Amino acid sequence: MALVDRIAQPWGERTPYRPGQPWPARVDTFLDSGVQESQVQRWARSASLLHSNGDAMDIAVADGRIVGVRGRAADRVNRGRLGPKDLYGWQANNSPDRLTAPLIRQDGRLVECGWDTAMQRIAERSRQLLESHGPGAIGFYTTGQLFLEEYYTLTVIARAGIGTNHLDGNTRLCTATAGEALKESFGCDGQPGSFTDVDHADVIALYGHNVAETQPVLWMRMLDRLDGPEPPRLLVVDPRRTVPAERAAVHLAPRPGTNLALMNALVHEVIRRGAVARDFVRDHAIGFDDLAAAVADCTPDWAAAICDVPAAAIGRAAELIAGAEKLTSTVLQGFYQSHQATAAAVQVNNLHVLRGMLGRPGCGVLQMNGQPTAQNTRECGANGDLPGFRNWANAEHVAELADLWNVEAEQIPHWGPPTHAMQMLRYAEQGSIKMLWISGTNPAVSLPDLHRVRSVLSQERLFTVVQDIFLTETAELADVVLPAATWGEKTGCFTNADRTVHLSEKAVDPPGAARPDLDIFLDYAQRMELRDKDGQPLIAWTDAEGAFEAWKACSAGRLCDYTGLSHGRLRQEPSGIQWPCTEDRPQGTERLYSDGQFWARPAEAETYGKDLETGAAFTESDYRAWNPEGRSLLRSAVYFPAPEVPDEEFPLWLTTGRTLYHFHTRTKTARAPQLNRAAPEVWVEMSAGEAERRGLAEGDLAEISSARGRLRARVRVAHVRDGVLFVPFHYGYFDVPGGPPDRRNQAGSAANETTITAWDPASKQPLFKACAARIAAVEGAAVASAEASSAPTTTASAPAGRSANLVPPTIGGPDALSTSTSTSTTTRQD
Ligand SMILES: Nc1nc2c(c(=O)[nH]1)N[C@H]1C(S)=C(S)[C@@H](COP(=O)(O)OP(=O)(O)OC[C@H]3O[C@@H](n4cnc5c(=O)[nH]c(N)nc54)[C@H](O)[C@@H]3O)O[C@H]1N2
Ligand SMILES: Nc1nc2c(c(=O)[nH]1)N[C@H]1C(S)=C(S)[C@@H](COP(=O)(O)OP(=O)(O)OC[C@H]3O[C@@H](n4cnc5c(=O)[nH]c(N)nc54)[C@H](O)[C@@H]3O)O[C@H]1N2
Ligand SMILES: [Mo]
Repeated sequence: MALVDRIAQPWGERTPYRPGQPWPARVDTFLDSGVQESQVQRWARSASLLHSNGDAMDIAVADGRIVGVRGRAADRVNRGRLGPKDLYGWQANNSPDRLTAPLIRQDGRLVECGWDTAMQRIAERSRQLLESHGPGAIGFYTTGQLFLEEYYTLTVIARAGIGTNHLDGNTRLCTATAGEALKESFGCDGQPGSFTDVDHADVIALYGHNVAETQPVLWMRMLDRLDGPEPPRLLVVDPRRTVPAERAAVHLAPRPGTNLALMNALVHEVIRRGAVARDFVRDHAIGFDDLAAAVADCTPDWAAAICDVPAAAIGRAAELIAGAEKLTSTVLQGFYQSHQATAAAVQVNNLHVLRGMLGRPGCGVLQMNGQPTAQNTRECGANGDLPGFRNWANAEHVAELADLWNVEAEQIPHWGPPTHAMQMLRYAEQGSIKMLWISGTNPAVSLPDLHRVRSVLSQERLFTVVQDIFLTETAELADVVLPAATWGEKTGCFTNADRTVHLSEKAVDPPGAARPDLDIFLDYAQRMELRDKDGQPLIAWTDAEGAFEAWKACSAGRLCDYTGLSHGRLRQEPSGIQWPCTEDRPQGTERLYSDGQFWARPAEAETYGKDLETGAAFTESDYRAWNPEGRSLLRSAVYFPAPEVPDEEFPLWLTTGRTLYHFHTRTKTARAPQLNRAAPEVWVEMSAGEAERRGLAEGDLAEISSARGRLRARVRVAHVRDGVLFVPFHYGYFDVPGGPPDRRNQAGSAANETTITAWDPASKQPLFKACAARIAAVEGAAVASAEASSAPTTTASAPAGRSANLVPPTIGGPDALSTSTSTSTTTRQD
């Protein structure tokens, strides 16, 4: 057993292994100071809720409180390991400033009230609006952080009960492009690959994915391969030198917003080098000739000029891909939130189809998820799709749902695509959406162009409901605030980025009057007297298990088939189980498409496809003629420059993203002392050369501004490419830990003050990763300089050049010591 400061050593000890071997177990545990393992009275099953990796863990309970967590060795996802947020993040549950009673706005102020008053007000407003303006006046904006049972219930309420088309998740900001890219290439959402592909791969490509910080346990798996015999070679595409980039055989650092040009060049090179698996493509794909023609002129030299990456480096990357025997690729926000997102992400799928590398060990595409339960938002249809990956444009699919819910098909809106979140915001701005119910998301920090978002959400005429566990920046603008119970306080399932389903059990009671999100939705359905066409209650279930059983019926026969699972089974199985899981396949399914059969036949596909350049939808008859046999589709698009590019006034690219130690708007991680101390305030990363050109140095206070807004941050001279600024988006207006909201940050520390209202035409995912900005020192030397910014040194924000010597290393200290017990004999510190 080792005691490790997991702030200073985020990935802990190595347990190297060779290709094809199982990943050795290592059990990580962290308990509150002063609590011994023998004092833990109960361990409740769960998995991590602070990213999409789905690290299986047990929650330690003593005297009715959560006192720690321990990874589960038997689980396929993490083999016992936990990341820093997994280890320390749970402390937010016990924070004294949790919401414990509903609040309603009275005379401009939010005041406490009872559940009956709050829910009555919501139901009354809903009924009035339905009568005066119809279902289109009501919108629901949810999250990727509730449980499957909650999403399914919300979907049935919104689609079949209220009958509104305005239901979307913050998954629109997160993994809409993952879903869309899978639909466009394979006909249907659903992760083809498996995390175990890392155990076999000889080449691992990371496209805009800082896996070391955002899925640290998956990075531990990769590190253990890298340190073992016959290690894989890494390709990293990221404008910053991230921790994975330091270990890469090839690191391409393109200009933000130019991914598609780079990908078209990689596709061009793979074809030119004769690395196409001709038989596989002939038998299992359509569109090869069109793709080859589309990339014919996309040479490395052409892309090098656009991306500002050496052509020779693009050649080396192509060589890796063309020469791989087992290629595993992951894609995340550096692609999904950047320009031409779907088109770029689809090229990664294309590379796998071209190389015939799908459905076999080591040959996986992972169009990653971000949020822990984003997969469930998507499969349950709380994201602007229909449940069970059904196609809104397919009348048969709508009829199936109408049957299942016992409502008329016309009750389920399907005259056009479900409204996406950015469009819902627009409708609220224009006044046609008059009630917006926000659950489990903090748009006043996380949406682009915050000045606009605040003005929309604070309108008098918009009735806003916010369901959260803290009084967030968004909750402050609400008319009604509902206090939710969260992870550890309620039971439900969720599915990670490689389709592994875990049950998360209630470990303790929620604080005060807080209630599970499911109970809140069920209460609403009851008050609204939502009925089916026979006058029976539309929602027949009353608890999470009932909701799960209802969902199983909805998923039956679809790609995301859950019929072989139950709460009871998930409670007993040693490990999480990957869907599809049916009676015939009780142990679930490791990889999709192993038989070269896709879920793309016209009758079953989730989409009839879209033009990737414009987003224009193809019709059913187009698709029937185009892909009658349901093969995978090799899709292409022409590169165009991003909607906003640097100019004289705003000469730099601004890109945004994450740090290892914080989760999103920090409502949880700022309340975990070890995590908060590791990254206490916002910073801006820039290269040494760029800093010098702008007259800035490490620790200077600078103002970053765009055409929309500005923020202030201390400079970290880091390994980011010239011409680019990187700002973490975690920091809102409230300086949270303990006490009432502190408005010190009002001057602006939120990256989204500056980001642009623009989105990918196909997935509608906003563009958080590419806009134009400028930076200047804040006048007044007294406030302007600190020795160093407080940005972490263990991550992509590690100091570069001269500043490396100035900056004290990020450490956790005594209260960050956690234990690791490894079964392998060859461990060493990393
Ligand atoms: N620690 C931590 N982990 C998390 C989360 C968190 O908040 N904190 N959130 C979870 C969620 S919801 C998500 S969606 C995931 C996100 O996980 P990631 O996508 O890995 O995280 P990001 O930092 O948003 O972006 C990844 C990288 O994209 C690069 N990038 C920026 N612009 C471009 C570009 O134009 N092209 C390319 N190729 N790269 C670019 C950035 O430099 C950055 O390193 O993380 C999940 N895990
Ligand atoms: N500039 C920039 N902006 C971005 C991104 C970026 O990379 N750059 N990334 C985008 C991405 S990928 C994402 S996923 C979003 C994330 O953006 P948000 O979803 O706004 O971020 P969170 O802080 O996770 O907000 C979740 C909220 O739910 C609350 N909550 C937690 N658990 C529960 C629960 O069980 N029930 C309820 N009712 N509430 C709960 C939390 O307190 C918190 O207020 O941000 C997006 N915005
Ligand atoms: Mo996300």
